[in-house]
Amino acid sequence: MTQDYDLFKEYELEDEDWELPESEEQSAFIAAVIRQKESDEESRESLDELERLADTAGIAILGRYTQKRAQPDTSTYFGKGFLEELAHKLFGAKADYLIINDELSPVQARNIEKNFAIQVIDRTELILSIFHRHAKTKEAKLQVKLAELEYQLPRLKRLWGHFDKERGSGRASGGMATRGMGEKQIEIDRRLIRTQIRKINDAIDRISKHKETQRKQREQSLKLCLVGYTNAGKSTLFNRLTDAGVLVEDMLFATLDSTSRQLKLSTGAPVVISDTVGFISKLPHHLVASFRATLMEVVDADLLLHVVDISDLRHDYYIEQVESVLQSIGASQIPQILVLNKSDLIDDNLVKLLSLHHQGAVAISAVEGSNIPQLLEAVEKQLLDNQILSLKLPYAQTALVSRLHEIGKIETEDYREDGIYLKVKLPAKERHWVEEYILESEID
Ligand SMILES: Nc1nc2c(ncn2[C@@H]2O[C@H](COP(=O)(O)OP(=O)(O)OP(=O)(O)O)[C@@H](O)[C@H]2O)c(=O)[nH]1
Ligand SMILES: [Mg+2]
Repeated sequence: MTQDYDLFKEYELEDEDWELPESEEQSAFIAAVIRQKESDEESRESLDELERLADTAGIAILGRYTQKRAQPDTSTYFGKGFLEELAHKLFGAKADYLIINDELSPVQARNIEKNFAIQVIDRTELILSIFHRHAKTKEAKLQVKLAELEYQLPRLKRLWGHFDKERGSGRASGGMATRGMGEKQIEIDRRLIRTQIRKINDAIDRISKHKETQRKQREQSLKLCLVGYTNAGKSTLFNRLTDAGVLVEDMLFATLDSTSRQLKLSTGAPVVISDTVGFISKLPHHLVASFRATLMEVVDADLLLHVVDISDLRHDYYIEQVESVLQSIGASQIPQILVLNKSDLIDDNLVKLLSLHHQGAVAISAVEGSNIPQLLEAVEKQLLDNQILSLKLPYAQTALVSRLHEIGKIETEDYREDGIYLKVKLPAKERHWVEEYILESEID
């Protein structure tokens, strides 16, 4: 991007704010509180995922421990006896860290480190560290940095991996960066973090505005966006549809940016398709908020292709988790096609069964390219068939109302004090006439 220079000149991340020290492979135990409503299988799968996250972050897992509780303890997360035992086992196994499958409150983390001499990493910190390693563009780096600072502010704790030498040197010795720090120093640090947060927020706002302008120029095109759980195969499908050559890897959060390309549909209607960052359960809310520039691609789409890995037994759970993130970013109303991916890995009969179960879904294999024409057909149908739009037009646009009578079918028309409210059935290709007046849209 040639405009990068202008966008970032007021806030440049210095290398020392970003580069991490080289570190040897470290080791840890993973642990979680199992709530009463959780089944053994669910908790095992959730810990499998945590282990996969740890592996992606370069930490070897030496053991896993769980405690059944109605809910986590507010001051120490686990019970005290359980933590004493864990501290003992960590020491015996020479493990560096305890990784916990939830976001800890600042108080919980501090108490565990101080009272039990355990160095603890929570799920949020682990995900942040993977995002940190995988962020390549300036936009992604700024967004990750913002989420890190927001996480750090109430904790004033150095993030795992960022100050390895200090924090990792004394095994299980409790490496709080703030230990011994005076109140005054803590206040200065907080102020510095707040200033940095403000500057990065401003920079991200500028990026968002810039993208908004770019998008306005593409307004004529219909927008399609791939969404889904991390590792579902979004980038593989994106490459299959566009020859874009986006990075595909069997790892969590390979993609952190959005990439957009033109897609040719058989009707020749201009469509732009975007690949973007994947979701995961318990996605840290700071990350969702700080990735607002990247996630605009999702919020702004006319149609979402929700890609799910059906070879994974937890696919229904993944679908729910993705829905919940979509809800939190205000994208749950956007029409979707569910894409059942990796069908090459499971039995044909099971594929048929799952397709029946998920009405309107299309089963494909992005790797083998099977059923891609069917997917494109479903996309065309959704995008180019009629859409039902709720509009609010200013009175200055009465000419547009007449035009809408010609090109669409007006279902309701209400002349109110503050404008003309219409519900109109319109072929999707005519949508650009009224884009800026849309209150709500659904596909017929
Ligand atoms: N067998 C099989 N593997 C697939 C298929 N689609 C993707 N994969 C594999 O799944 C892994 C993840 O693929 P990506 O396309 O990087 O997944 P993604 O959803 O973009 O993942 P993130 O960007 O990390 O969120 C890679 O190893 C792909 O080769 C498929 O249809 N069949
Ligand atoms: Mg990807």
